[in-house]
Amino acid sequence: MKNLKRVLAIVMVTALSLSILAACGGGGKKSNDYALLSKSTGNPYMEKQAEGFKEAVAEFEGNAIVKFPANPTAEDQIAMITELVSQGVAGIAVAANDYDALEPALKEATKKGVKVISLDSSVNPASRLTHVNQADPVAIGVSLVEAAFDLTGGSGQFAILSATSTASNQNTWIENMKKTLEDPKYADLELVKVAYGDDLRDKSVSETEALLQTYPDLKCIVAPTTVGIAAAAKVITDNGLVDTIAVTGLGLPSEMAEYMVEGGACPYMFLWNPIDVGYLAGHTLKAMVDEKATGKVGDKFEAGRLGSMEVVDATSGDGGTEVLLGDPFKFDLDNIGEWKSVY
Ligand code: RAM
Repeated sequence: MKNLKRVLAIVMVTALSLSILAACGGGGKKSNDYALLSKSTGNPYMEKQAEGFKEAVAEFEGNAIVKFPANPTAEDQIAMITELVSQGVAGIAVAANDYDALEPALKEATKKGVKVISLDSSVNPASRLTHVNQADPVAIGVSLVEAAFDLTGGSGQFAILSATSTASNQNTWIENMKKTLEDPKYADLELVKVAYGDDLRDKSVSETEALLQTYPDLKCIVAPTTVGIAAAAKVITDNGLVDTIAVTGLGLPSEMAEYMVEGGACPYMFLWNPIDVGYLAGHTLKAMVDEKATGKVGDKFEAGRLGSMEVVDATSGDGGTEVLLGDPFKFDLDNIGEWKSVY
């Protein structure tokens, strides 16, 4: 009887230890799963980013897990973060729908040993090791205001059509646009409204239509989102307004080529390579998981075909760090043909 009790106790302790080990990610073995959490589904930009992420993860022979929430909300992302953590992934790269709201979920992930970075749209410094930033936010703000200035002939009304009101990348760019507008050079340029299409095609279309109704003198729409700019260009084209209202912003060449033609709605726009943003995030996450980098300023690591990268102070000035990809690139009638089949 005594022996039986002892055997039972041993069996129970072993079972308990095995389940703890399993919860820690596959019997104590280090996980090889690298997760990318996008802003939302149905956005071709996010798909291109995922393509680059998968390319990087394949290079170091990891397993890429790519998630697209149904809605561009913090709630949807929190549910997916919790799921990924219970799956025991090694790292999560998140394009955040909210700067602060993901903090408790990401801190919990970090506590469980998951390495967390953001890309494209950052989370706050307390929630991330570092951020993979596509381009200098000041350069983006200046380029977009300069474009509005040029396309309006230097004076008149323009509006911004953004993504969600909580997206930290768009909010940082808009803040930089507003700072740029303080320059007396732009005194005759009037920003009448910042509208939010939530990176949803239909909402971006209806927000554009509302802008046309409310501001009949509008001369330009600046959309710092690939979903917004395509929707605005479509509305302006369909309503026969290409001669009165110009569209510019940040767009995917593949979606915008049809509007970037002689006499089209969008004379030029800006972007970077979204495939490279995802690719860089894959290699950055790997460097964190392998503890070759911790996310501190001055950390250097290899990022495959992008070569050696360095962690620097965040250009947003939020007190955290980032890995910066490059400058925004201008797309116009001369080069759109080359790029429309790439992304
Ligand atoms: C949309 C998304 C993304 C942003 C691009 C420019 O696809 O909002 O986060 O980086 O536009």
